[in-house]
Amino acid sequence: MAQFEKVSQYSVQHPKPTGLVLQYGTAGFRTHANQLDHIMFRMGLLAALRSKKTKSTIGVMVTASHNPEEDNGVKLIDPMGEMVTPAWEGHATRLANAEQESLVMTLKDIIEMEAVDLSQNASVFIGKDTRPSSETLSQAVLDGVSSLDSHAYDYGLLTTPQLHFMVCCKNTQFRYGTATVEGYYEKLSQAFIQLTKHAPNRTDDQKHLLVDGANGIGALKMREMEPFLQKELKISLHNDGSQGKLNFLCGADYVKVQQKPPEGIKMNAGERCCSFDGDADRIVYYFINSAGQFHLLDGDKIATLISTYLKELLTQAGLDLQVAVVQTAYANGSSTHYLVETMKLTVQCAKTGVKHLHHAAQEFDIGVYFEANGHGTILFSKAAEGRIQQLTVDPNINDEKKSAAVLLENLINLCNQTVGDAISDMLLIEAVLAIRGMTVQQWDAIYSDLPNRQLKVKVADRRVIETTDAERRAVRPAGLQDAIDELVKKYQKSRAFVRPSGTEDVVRVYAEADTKEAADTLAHEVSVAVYKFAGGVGEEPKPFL
Ligand code: G16
Repeated sequence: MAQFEKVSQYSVQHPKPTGLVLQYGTAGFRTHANQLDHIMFRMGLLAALRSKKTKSTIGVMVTASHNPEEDNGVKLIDPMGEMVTPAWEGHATRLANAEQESLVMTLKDIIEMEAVDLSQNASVFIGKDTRPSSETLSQAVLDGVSSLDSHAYDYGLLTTPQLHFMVCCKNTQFRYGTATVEGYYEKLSQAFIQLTKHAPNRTDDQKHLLVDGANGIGALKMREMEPFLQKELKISLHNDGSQGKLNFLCGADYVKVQQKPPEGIKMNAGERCCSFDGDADRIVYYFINSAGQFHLLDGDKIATLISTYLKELLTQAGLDLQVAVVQTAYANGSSTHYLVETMKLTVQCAKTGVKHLHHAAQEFDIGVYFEANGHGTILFSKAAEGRIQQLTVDPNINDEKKSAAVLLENLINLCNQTVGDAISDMLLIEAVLAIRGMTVQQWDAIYSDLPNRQLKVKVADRRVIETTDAERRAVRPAGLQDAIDELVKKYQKSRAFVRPSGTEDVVRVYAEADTKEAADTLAHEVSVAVYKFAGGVGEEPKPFL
């Protein structure tokens, strides 16, 4: 059957609702699962084209990550395991929104524009999270891939970062690792076990960690991985999906935004806890102190812990490699201040979305990137990796330098350098805390967060808000930024910004100030300004209680 006839025939089984328009957002398409069947089919098509174009394996992950269980979504993964390149995000949006009768024409347009050789073989890796809708939606992706006579390998249930890892392994001819879940567990756990050898005599209490699996895929995969860790980490897994609903009153996003512990986990004072999100690409840590107060250690604190340790190891190893930290506008002012003023590290601000942070981090020898919401990883340039490895085999260096180089080498192996990964980050944090003999309280005390608040505002069309300066200022609608500036002036150490979410149909509001009351009031006042200037719908935002 002629190539495009097959596409036409298959596409009839995955019809697009007329008039429905969706955008490839911060991390792919995301909306209610019942609007996504045609999107999945078409992303299968696009992944096959991208694979033919790059002559590499491409990944398609079916997940809506931190969104509620009723939603779903899809992310495309490029050859080195990174998010798909922006030009192809544009193709994705065009293909997704082509009405049924113009689908083949749009496909042909993309083929021509990108000079895709259709005779080239294509290979697509597919993964999915535990949402009930993921089963049929990933089948739609498979249909898309096979309607272009391309090869698909369906991994079934995976965390998002595991799929990124598989794609990278495959396209590096397995130099990055073995493209199987066992390969992933083995690579990470071996590095972790090597690192913990530098922290002997840890007690069972020190090895103990409470994990909130957000009732999602991360819980399932953590259970599979546990035997590989050879009791060097003792995990109590909660919200493992056996009872609760995905991301409901639990998970990293809930804990970060609500600034409170998840349901379904009983914490004793001082115990170290962490939460994954729905597809295990984010992590936040927390504990309650003896007075019952909740302490959150978010992406900013994770970046601080890791970058500080890396800097220390580089000094010990005598390596003059530059460590930089990439954050977003959501980074707490105290973290940026500490990293710049005390640690004397280079800090950059990127737009929200790991794809932006990832690219910024690639510019440095060692780029530590973390969003405050707990999404991040460390990137080592090839040159940096080379110099570290060289040092581990250099016969002319002293023991202190050698030991630092070996630690750095193991840290490289423990990081998932393709994307933020809750499991890899958790092991990294546990290793650093163990080696430094640091408690979670000591880690928390490195600096104190400025009180902050995040809110969401519903508006008729969130695209009316346009931002600049890494999303720290709104250039549209007229008058909104002036209103925010006036409100911010009323408080001490204050800052606020607004931006349209790329994963939910809301405008996000962030505010920080010197006191909790001031941060909460400022966030509420800015929400009201958004409601007024940007076409708020429903009731006007109420003061935060
Ligand atoms: C995704 C992105 C993150 C981003 C988050 C929120 O996370 O990967 O980089 O911070 O969405 O984005 P927004 O504020 O635009 O809604 P996840 O974990 O949901 O995939």
